[in-house]
Amino acid sequence: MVPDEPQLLSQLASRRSFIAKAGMLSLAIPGVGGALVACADKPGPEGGDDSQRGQSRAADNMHGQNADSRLDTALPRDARSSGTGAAAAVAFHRYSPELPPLPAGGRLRLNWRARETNIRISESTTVAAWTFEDELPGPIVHCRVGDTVEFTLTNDVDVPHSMDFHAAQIDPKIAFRSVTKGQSVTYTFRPRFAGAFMYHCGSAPVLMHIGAGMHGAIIVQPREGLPAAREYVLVQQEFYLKDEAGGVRSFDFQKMLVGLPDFVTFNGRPNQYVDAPLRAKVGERVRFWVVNAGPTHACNFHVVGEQFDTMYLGAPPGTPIRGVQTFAVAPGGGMCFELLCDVAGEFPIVNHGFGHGQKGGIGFLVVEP
Ligand SMILES: [Cu+2]
Repeated sequence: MVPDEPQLLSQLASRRSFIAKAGMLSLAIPGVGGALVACADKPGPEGGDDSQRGQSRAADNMHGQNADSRLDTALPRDARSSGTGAAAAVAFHRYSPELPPLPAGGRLRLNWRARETNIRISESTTVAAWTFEDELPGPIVHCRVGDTVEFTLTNDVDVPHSMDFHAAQIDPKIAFRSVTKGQSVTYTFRPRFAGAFMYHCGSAPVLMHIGAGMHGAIIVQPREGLPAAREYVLVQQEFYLKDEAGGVRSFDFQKMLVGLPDFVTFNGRPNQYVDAPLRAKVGERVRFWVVNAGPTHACNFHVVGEQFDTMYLGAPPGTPIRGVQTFAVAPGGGMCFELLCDVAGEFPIVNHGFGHGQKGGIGFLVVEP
């Protein structure tokens, strides 16, 4: 049963603290040993000022900016911890869900690095991730149908890596090939369809590379545009982790094969949008671009107390369907959901497969009068 709105409001504080506690409880589940060692040689001491960082990100978000997503990585890189063996403290940072602006001139030059990066996903958990651009999920890419995307991946680490954009139509044997340490692969594509598309490392075993963090979203707008909206990007992923060693939990390939995740998250941190919700105002349209990176389970996307007035089965703005409550986004898939904020309140955004909502696949949309 979905609680009614007054109930929801009155229960919000206790619900948030319950969710936070439930998240903590799942940490007590012991990990099973895995066959693959995922860079467990990078101890990362705990530390960092979570609240300050969260606040400054939240302030960015209020202005609709997304400083984390790089439209053009010729811009200066930030100095985020990059797991090069230095025993640097890893601070928590909220992953900004705002859709970054479109590139000028219809051309995007992305020059990305494959790395191993310790990422704090909650107050108590730091993971030894395999990353694009030191982030999990990787940066949000935003372009239009027919834009030119020039992509280069350079591998900084010993494990071979690659890049598979689901928005590209290209010979995968050439473009999506693995590169070894110090090597680069470059290719160019022009997205043919609008939508929310996954990108990921496709090196073997793909399950391990996606599961350890090498995934993200490329959002392709139709050339004719869509109705004005506040636009958010949510990438769902599962975390299968070993027990903590040296302050860090590495990824567990055997647990990935079994398929019982420790966490299921939106944008790589359990419950991060419970603590720092998405925001909108009454009268606004909110568009969620939802990508399910998996690697294995569906994202049963639902907003409690709302209904999607429009959801696009295929490339927006074609194939709209109306009045949708929940829709499953397949692993490796992406979909576009819209709702009209005609009621103020705090609306839980959930994976309604609640075994997974309970493991961190939950947040809030706060609609202000
Ligand atoms: Cu990889």
